[in-house]
Amino acid sequence: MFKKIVILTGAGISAESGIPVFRSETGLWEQERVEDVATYEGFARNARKVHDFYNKMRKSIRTKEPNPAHLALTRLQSEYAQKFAADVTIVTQNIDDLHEKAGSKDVIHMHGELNSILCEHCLGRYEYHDDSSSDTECSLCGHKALRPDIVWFGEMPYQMELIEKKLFDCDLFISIGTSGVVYPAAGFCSVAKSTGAYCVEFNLEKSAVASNFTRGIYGKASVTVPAFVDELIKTGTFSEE
Ligand code: BV8
Repeated sequence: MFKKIVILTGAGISAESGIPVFRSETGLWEQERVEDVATYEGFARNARKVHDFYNKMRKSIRTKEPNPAHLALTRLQSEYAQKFAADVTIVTQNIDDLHEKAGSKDVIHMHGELNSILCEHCLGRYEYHDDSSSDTECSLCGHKALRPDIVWFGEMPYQMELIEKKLFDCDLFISIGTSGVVYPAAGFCSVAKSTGAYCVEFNLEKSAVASNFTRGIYGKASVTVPAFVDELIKTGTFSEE
């Protein structure tokens, strides 16, 4: 039975809830250039474009609901954790709030969150659900220096020390719906494996780092993840295929 589980999620876990992934024919990065909307340089060049890009996304997630994959992780964090006195941590690259809507607790948003805003003047951050612009006043310091609370390329992801500690300590590492292209998240499996964790990836197809995993389970996350979690809750382990 597993006592310390770390789960990394990516855009693929939210795809069946209607939130577009990044890298696909209809993906987010097909409509906008990464360098224009997901780098600090892009923000410095055209803040309005970047504010509007995230304003649109922030509005769009209001109506989105968690799917069975998110709900299964909430059961893993509650039922499994209680039954087997285990620690279950969810680290997400996603900036939506579907894990929270599913009832998951203490989710680590390593790439930030749409429902948070960051002030470049006082460095304060707070819950935020409206549109932002360069004219929006910070409610903490009054300065007009707000930016989306999102980690862009070239910026340090949040809570890396805590994440690394969890990875070194875990005995089961689960990755769900990520292409394994973006670092440091794409390197998490190797860190967990280096200290003996069993590593499973859930995806539609092999990710760029599939070879690092002990096992891959391929199919839609809304089907494969609940089945896996149900077996874990029932038996404390899972059948090796
Ligand atoms: C950093 C915010 C250092 C915006 C994002 C060269 C080599 C290695 C690394 C680098 C390099 N050059 C630069 C780097 C570093 C860079 C990086 O990794 N670049 C890559 C592209 C090469 N990384 C960074 O810059 C990171 N920071 O390294 O800082 C540092 C050190 C000290 C001091 C300062 C700095 C910051 C990375 C974060 C960037 N921000 N997003 C936004 O979210 O809008 S990244 C963006 O991609 C998202 O956050 C997203 O989470 C992330 C990964 O995407 P995925 O979640 O995997 O989504 P994707 O669409 O790619 O894939 C979806 C998957 O789901 C697919 O596999 C698909 O098959 C699957 N799927 C689809 N449907 C389903 C499904 N699976 C199951 N069921 C389904 N139904």
